[in-house]
Amino acid sequence: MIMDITSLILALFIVYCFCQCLSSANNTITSGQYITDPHTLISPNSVFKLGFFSPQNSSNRYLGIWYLSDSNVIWVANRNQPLKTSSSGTVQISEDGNLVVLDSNKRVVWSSNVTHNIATNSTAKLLETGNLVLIDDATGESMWESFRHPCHALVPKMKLSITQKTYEKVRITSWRSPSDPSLGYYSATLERPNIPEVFYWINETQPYYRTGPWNGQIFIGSPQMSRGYLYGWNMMNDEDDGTVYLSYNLPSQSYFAVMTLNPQGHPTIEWWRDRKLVWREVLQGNSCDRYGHCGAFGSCNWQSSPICNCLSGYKPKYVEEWNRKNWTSGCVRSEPLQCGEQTNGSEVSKDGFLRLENMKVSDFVQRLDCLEDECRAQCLENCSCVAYAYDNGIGCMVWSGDLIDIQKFSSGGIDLYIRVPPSESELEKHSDKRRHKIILIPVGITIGMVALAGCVCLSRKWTAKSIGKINSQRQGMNEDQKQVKLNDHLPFFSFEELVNATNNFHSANELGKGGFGSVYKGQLKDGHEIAVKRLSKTSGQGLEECMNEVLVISRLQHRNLVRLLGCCIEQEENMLVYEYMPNKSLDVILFDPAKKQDLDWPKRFNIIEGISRGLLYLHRDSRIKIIHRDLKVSNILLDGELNPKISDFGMAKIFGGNDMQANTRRVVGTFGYMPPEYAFQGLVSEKLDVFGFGVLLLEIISGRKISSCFDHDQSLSLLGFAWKLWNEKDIQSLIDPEISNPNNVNDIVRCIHIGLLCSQELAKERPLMATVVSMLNSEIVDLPPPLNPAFIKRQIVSCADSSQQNHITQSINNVTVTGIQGR
Ligand SMILES: *[C@@H]1O[C@H](CO)[C@@H](O)[C@H](O)[C@H]1NC(C)=O
Ligand SMILES: *[C@@H]1O[C@H](CO)[C@@H](O)[C@H](O)[C@H]1NC(C)=O
Ligand SMILES: *[C@@H]1O[C@H](CO)[C@@H](O)[C@H](O)[C@H]1NC(C)=O
Ligand SMILES: *[C@@H]1O[C@H](CO)[C@@H](O)[C@H](O)[C@H]1NC(C)=O
Ligand SMILES: *[C@@H]1O[C@H](CO)[C@@H](O)[C@H](O)[C@H]1NC(C)=O
Ligand SMILES: *[C@@H]1O[C@H](CO)[C@@H](O)[C@H](O)[C@H]1NC(C)=O
Ligand SMILES: *[C@@H]1O[C@H](CO)[C@@H](O)[C@H](O)[C@H]1NC(C)=O
Ligand SMILES: *[C@@H]1O[C@H](CO)[C@@H](O)[C@H](O)[C@H]1NC(C)=O
Ligand SMILES: *[C@@H]1O[C@H](CO)[C@@H](O)[C@H](O)[C@H]1NC(C)=O
Ligand SMILES: *[C@@H]1O[C@H](CO)[C@@H](O)[C@H](O)[C@H]1NC(C)=O
Ligand SMILES: CC(=O)N[C@H]1CO[C@H](CO)[C@@H](O)[C@@H]1O
Repeated sequence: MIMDITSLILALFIVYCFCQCLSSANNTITSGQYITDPHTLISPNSVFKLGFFSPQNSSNRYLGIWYLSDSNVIWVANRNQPLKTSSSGTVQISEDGNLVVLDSNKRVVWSSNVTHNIATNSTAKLLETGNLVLIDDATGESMWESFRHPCHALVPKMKLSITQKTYEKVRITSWRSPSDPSLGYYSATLERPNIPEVFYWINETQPYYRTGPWNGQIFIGSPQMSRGYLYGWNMMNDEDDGTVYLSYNLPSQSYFAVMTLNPQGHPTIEWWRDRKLVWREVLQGNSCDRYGHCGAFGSCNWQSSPICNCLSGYKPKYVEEWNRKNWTSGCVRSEPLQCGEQTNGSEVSKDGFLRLENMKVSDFVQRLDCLEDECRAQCLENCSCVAYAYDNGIGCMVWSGDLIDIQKFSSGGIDLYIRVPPSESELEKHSDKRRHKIILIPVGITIGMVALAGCVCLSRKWTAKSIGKINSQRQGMNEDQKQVKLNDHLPFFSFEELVNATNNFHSANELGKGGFGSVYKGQLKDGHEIAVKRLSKTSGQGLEECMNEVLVISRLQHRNLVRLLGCCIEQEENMLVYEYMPNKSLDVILFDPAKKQDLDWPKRFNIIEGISRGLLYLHRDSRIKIIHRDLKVSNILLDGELNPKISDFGMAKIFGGNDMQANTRRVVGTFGYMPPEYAFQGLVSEKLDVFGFGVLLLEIISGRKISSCFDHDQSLSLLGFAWKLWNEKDIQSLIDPEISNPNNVNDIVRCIHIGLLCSQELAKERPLMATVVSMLNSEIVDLPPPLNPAFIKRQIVSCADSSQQNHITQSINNVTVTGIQGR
């Protein structure tokens, strides 16, 4: 018996060992071994798999490597030789030591195709990076790597490269379609090895986009690819054979990122954190981004109309064609340059240069080895030099021949100096005027979709949906909607930068605390004051909130919305960086008996009006409607002039096209500011914000918190109290004594009337924000009588006049209400 147990344990132990050996060896194939569909190799960190997959809507089988699931394929072996039937493919090491894919008839459909230095025995290994390497058993050297033969995707540590002498390049090529991985029409390579930049090609021959030269930190022709996009990009130079490599690294192990070229030729970036997709971005250029859109010596400005203009000193080559907006022939010099002319002894003025700001510089740059001051002189001296520019990271750049693919940005880019004859260069002295003129060119009919389709996503499902929507919305943007243009790419701040700026999140810098973390004041190295919202690590909603906020607010620009400057996602930290508001939030002043005197009636009215305009801006756009969902006094920030700015878009919800109302299961918001249809049924519409605005308005006028107690039995809410006074024709007593005087009492009462209309119980009775703004402006004179407001009775049991915050979680009909009580 004892014997039996021992042998059983022994047997188990052996089996266990055997399994261990097997599983640890499961990322390799050695000579004589093979894997068949549907078996896979798994990388040691178990995030990458090598195996057979079928793309969406296709029954073909391909050998590929994917991250987490085969919807994230990063590499395909037999992309042009699909296996037609399922479960027939085999991967093995062939007799000549190559890694091969065989079909069911044992025919080779794909091979790693190493022909020289081939070993008889070799091993294929799937590494932690997702790289599949073929190793010579005898020498241990790698003979072939999938990272050197990319498909459509660039992943960390994979390299784009170009060799100076041979012009040998590593190319990534898009799939033909989402269901066909075969070689597509679009590709990307590293070009111009002297000052490398990335080119995107149609059919490998026709460039359609270039990033502009790399200056050691960024590609200077891609302002939208600012720090966020370039996070971790790296250019390396192998001095021996003059090969330049571009690759990127991740901030930490918990991240993964893939850049793919989609079948339409748009680069797409996906970011994962802790194996969850957190960010997806499809970069789509405007027509100015198209290589050489304005022809030779033409300059493209997306914000001017027409978008193409000849550089100063040049005129359209064919005027008629140019006027028909056919820019292909470009421009020619209109006045000859002085350069090369014989001087007749007498003094002649020399050519000069005209400075153009924020430019994407021309293609075909040459580098001169000289300092900034000499750069201009060197160019002036050589008659074939038509322009120069200087960048600290690159040095002196000069151009001869045609200037092509020049673009003017609204920000970013560098100064470009173009050579002009003496008569023109006179103008240089007045170039300030000229520059203003350039800026004042009327804004074109469409701003439309700008260079960047920044999109932040929380889950794949959500991603696909919202990207689809936002993209389709962009195509048809018109003049009215130009305010809703995207910001240039939102920058990332490094953790260290924010630590420095906030004095290591010193408590003296803390501006406030919310349910999702704390807000700190900070100062950047350049002196800019910022507010940093550091989402607490414990709050599970941190990242989601953060991404939502980035998604919503980075698209918005309005004087009554707080501006987001950037974010930081690093070292388990999620932080958002805003412009700093010197007067903090409205509640700090409004509910402080000493400070509230600063808020006289005109100031309060200005605040009310500002909030209404900010909300109207959020609601007005018929295609992307944004519902804030968490309006409250502490979310209204005040600038130095006490102008209000709506902040905290963590809970905001975006609506597309026709859905004016939606149901949400997760009801988030703040008690007292939530209308009944939302609190109880989860119904979200713009009337939700109208209700919140009504409550805010009454708080601002009464100087009392929604959570205060208003009568002796403490049963009435602020709304109930106002309603009672309204019916008793005693509404004046609601007015904060600080602002009440006989001259303005009528205006104030009118405002209260509007507040009551906004907070009516029935959503359909509440006015739209557009109407509210008209009412406040007195464009609408006669106000309808209000019906009863919601929540006449107090919802919160204790009278909270303390400045503490209470987190409230309640379940109402399966809906969880999480909120933070107003301060
Ligand atoms: C390892 O591979 C073998 C076949 O080669 C397979 O039977 C086994 O399930 C794999 N083990 C793991 C842990 O995937
Ligand atoms: C292997 O190389 C040969 C010759 O260099 C080429 O004709 C063939 O297409 C290559 N096969 C694959 C699968 O790359
Ligand atoms: C290759 O591997 C086989 C079996 O593993 C072995 O018998 C043979 O000797 C090896 N050949 C060389 C050249 O190492
Ligand atoms: C797959 O087919 C379905 C139905 O025809 C279609 O809606 C979907 O867009 C297709 N997906 C791809 C990637 O082609
Ligand atoms: C690329 O070339 C193919 C074949 O010559 C052609 O059918 C296709 O339209 C071209 N693609 C583009 C985007 O021009
Ligand atoms: C634009 O002009 C070029 C050269 O004159 C011509 O080849 C091309 O067809 C024209 N394009 C259009 C759209 O008219
Ligand atoms: C220079 O002098 C020559 C003859 O002496 C004359 O033909 C030419 O026009 C002059 N050029 C200028 C720029 O004055
Ligand atoms: C002038 O510039 C051209 C083109 O950059 C160059 O080939 C030539 O050598 C230069 N000439 C002198 C004298 O520097
Ligand atoms: C932070 O401050 C330290 C010391 O002042 C400095 O060395 C470092 O470069 C700063 N880092 C950033 C990102 O500003
Ligand atoms: C609550 O949820 C359960 C299960 O999801 C469902 O059966 C029930 O009808 C729901 N109750 C209400 C009041 O919606
Ligand atoms: C009421 C209040 O705090 N007002 C301040 C707003 O900010 C300006 C500029 O920082 C100050 O001068 C005001 O005192």
